[in-house]
Amino acid sequence: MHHGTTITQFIAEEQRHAPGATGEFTALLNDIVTACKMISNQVNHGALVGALGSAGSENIQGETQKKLDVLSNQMFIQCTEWSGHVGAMASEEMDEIYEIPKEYPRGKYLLTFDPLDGSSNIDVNVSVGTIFSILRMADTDGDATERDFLKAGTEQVAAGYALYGPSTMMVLTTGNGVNGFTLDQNIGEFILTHPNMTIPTETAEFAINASNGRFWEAPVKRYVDECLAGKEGPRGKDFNMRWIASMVAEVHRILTRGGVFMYPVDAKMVEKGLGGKLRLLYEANPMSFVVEQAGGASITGKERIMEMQPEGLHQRVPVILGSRDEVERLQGYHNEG
Ligand code: AHM
Ligand code: MG
Repeated sequence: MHHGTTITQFIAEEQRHAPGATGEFTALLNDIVTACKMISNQVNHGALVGALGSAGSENIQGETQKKLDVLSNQMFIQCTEWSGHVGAMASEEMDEIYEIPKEYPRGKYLLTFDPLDGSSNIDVNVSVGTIFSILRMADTDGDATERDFLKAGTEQVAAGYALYGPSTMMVLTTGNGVNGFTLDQNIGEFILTHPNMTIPTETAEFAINASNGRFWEAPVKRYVDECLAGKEGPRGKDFNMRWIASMVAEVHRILTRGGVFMYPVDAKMVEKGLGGKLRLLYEANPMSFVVEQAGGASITGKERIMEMQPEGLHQRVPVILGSRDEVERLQGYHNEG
């Protein structure tokens, strides 16, 4: 017996207070919830259902796709394309935008998603997740084009992630704070367990892939050096470090106990003509929305991520997010440099 609020109930009640809400948005969010439950089930069963290993294909970024990347992408589409609420979708795992098949009605929302983030963790049984964002289509006459997706993060209607960890969680914002739900496997429902999540401002933990240290830009190097210097250094306190290689798990930790996450642009990326590692539309924007709504901040170094005008579907950007004070310190270092 559960005594909590289910995610369905929570979303419906939130929408009841939104003027002019038709119920379409509630229905779309519910379909996304179903997709995440299905992906969670596959991830949980792993090798038992033959879901591990490589799919033998590459995505547009030249990364090898895992079977679960491909499966999760299919599940996300299947759960959301039929409803009549979606105009088109874009995913990290698809080269082009996905148009809604002609047999289904088209709706007014655009969906972007990373169906399985942190996929290098799949085969080693470490946390992975799904990241999603919902945008409103400016013009619902005619077919959606790539251009319709190139909207600043501030235009997002909702965003969130599902984390497939020791428990499966769904964390969601519709621009009115951040709420976390835990999947009760017995009843198949997400229950509100983490209402009004806020990022602590006081923190002494940072996350970065230190193996790229020699390629980092100077402001990031300075920040990390100062953390590493601990009590004796300019920060006057000892810091802890974490790197899970799963942005969802990293952001979830920051939402829970604070800290800062960095995937800066580095010399190696610049050489390849890349603007960063993480993708603006599928990772950086939705996570920035969640983090800002929880009282944190999210920047590229100099600018607020959510104010960037996207230039391409698969555009990559530097990401620095987390506890406000730390992000502001990093911004200060970038402005000086
Ligand atoms: P993916 O979407 O291809 O799985 O990659 C994105 C992930 C992030 O979740 C994580 O922060 C980063 O890539 C890990 O990078 P690295 O392999 O350099 O540690
Ligand atoms: Mg990803």
